[in-house]
Amino acid sequence: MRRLIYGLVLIAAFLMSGCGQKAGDKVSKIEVDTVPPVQKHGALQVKGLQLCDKEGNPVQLAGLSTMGYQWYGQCYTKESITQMVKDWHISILRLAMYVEEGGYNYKPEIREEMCNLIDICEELGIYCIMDWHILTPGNPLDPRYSKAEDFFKYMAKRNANKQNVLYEICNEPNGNKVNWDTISTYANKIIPIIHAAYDSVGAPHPIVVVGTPQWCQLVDACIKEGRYQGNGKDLDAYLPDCDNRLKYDNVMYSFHFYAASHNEGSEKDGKPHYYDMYSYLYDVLGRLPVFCTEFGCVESWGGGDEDFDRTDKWLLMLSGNNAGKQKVSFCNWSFCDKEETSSILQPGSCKANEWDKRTPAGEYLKRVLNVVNCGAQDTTVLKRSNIYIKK
Ligand code: IDC
Repeated sequence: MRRLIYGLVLIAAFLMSGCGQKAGDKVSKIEVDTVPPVQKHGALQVKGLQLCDKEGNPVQLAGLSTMGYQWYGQCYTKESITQMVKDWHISILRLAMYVEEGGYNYKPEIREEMCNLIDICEELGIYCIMDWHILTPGNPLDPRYSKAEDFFKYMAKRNANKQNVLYEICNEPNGNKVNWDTISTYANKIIPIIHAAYDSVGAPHPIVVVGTPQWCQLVDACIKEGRYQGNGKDLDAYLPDCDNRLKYDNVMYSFHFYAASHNEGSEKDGKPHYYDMYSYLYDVLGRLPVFCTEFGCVESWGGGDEDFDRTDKWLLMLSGNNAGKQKVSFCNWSFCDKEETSSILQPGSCKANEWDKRTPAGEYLKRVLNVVNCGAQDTTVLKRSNIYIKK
């Protein structure tokens, strides 16, 4: 009888939990963890360089980003997100709400869709990022983004009592004139609006992730004088330090990479032709709290060949192989079935409600999530031979 009860408890644990299941071959298992991430970690906070749980213990969240759900709303249902939690083991889902590109400015109803998705994540016990997905134009202060203040006021008021919501106030600032001054002027307008809503109910300030220049590649622009898009091809060029960090608690700076485009850089005619981004980020992670809200295994336009070895290198760096031994949380682009190599699902999957028809990127990601979030042993991903060694 006792064995029967024990067996039933174990089965229930498997069904309830994100972790505790196999992602595929060559995987040995693992811990059974029945507690959903939000119940486990509670209200998040930043301590020094590190994202932490309510007690101050380091936390690394790992999950997926939606595609623009103004286009692919059919991919994001209670059923699909449940599968991503129970079977793919995500602890966080980024909700990419484009503002231009046919998004919020054209379909204001996608704000309510975001609310619905936030509630689904809450119910499932995972974190979510509310992503104000600016892209073109790249200036967060552009008049086309003037609804930001109202949007965040509404959303912060609505969600101030939830522990699972993070705010990403601008996706990828870009353009030669968009520097840290531009971004911090914007952040200094939006963050107090968010905080006011939390203060009014006595809730701790949520995590706010702030975009950085050049599509979130120049993540240290707040501490390096003259760091802006187009100021040279060499990230090692000397720039004086400064301190223009945002003066609020629980702020993180956003970094994005696409492994087939952003890597050890290249030279042309004996000169740096493109940045060595590994060496750069390795050091930055000793200086600023960073959240990788978006990355791809492919080229920066969302297509091209996958480069899993280089993705390994980046993800190992994010998992602690860096100057600050920082554990950086990350979301993969993208949880979608669009016919492009960055998608984790095969074309047609969403319409057919098939949430496990994996593309090569999907296969890789599912394994990575099982390793990072559940401690699975899987030698096919995050290979130690791909670790970055700083010269
Ligand atoms: C891309 C999508 C692509 C879509 C395009 C719209 O993958 O299908 O047509 O946006 O402009 C980003 C952006 C993200 C991009 C993604 C891939 O945040 O919106 O999505 N990417 O190009 N930054 C770097 C890469």
